[in-house]
Amino acid sequence: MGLFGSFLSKFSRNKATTEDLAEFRKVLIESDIGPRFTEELVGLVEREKSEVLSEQLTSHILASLSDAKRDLSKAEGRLTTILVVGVNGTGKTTTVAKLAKLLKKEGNKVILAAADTFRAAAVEQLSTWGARIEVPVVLGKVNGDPASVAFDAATRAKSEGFDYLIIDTAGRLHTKNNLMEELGKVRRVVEKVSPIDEVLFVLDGTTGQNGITQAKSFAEAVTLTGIVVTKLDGSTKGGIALATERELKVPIKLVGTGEGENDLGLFEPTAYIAELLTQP
Ligand SMILES: Nc1nc2c(ncn2[C@@H]2O[C@H](COP(=O)(O)OP(=O)(O)OP(=O)(O)O)[C@@H](O)[C@H]2O)c(=O)[nH]1
Ligand SMILES: [Mg+2]
Repeated sequence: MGLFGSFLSKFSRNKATTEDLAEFRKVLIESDIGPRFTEELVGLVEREKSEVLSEQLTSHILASLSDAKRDLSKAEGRLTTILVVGVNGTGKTTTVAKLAKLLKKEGNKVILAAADTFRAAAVEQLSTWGARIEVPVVLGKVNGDPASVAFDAATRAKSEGFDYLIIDTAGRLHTKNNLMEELGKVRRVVEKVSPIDEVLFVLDGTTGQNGITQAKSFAEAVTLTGIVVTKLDGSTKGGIALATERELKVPIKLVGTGEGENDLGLFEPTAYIAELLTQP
């Protein structure tokens, strides 16, 4: 059952009482959808006739989402490069692997770059994934220069005619400034070889409102082209995804729903909202 499900079925039978509305507000706040969005939805429930509530909520949420296109960019006749960024532990490395699997399944030649050289385990984690999904991984030395790994990977990807290069990056360095400078450098160096077509920001769907703050600081360092929301499996939260998209005007493109290699799908707003509104 979706987040609003039990309320919707109650509200569509009777006019919402003050207590119902207070509880609805609480559930919305706890879902991390954000205070402003919460008040809009509560107001709508208060105002609208119960019979049309479901449609009204759907169209209000839809209208507040980005109308930018949600498909991943695909360059014509050259390498497509995807840079994956985000705070540590949000699911970047796992997303890189899942995305590689998805693109490979569609018949593309995919290569990965382990540009998180900050932790030994990170390089190992991506090479294990690469072996599992049978995709080559360009590795760097631990504590080596991430930009140089990315550069090597781009050079190889281009000369060997790969369709996609996906670059995994660190979520943490000594300081936040280091991290942002490093990302900027990775970007500049790769673009000497081939353009970067997508910069995906990985957002943990279970994080609170500071997910937006995180996204904003990454957006200052590199222009984000899409959001991947992870860990939506079994979460009653996930409202942060909608709040972040609304705040940053960057479209959610992919959704992670588990730790397995196939647990990644395209974000479909209508299906996502229908899920939120599912009635018991
Ligand atoms: N349930 C669930 N777990 C996920 C999902 N995506 C990633 N994880 C798990 O989250 C944990 C962190 O994932 P990583 O991919 O290592 O995250 P990261 O952003 O690369 O982390 P750092 O390299 O430390 O910055 C792992 O245990 C993953 O299996 C998801 O969609 N659902
Ligand atoms: Mg990682």
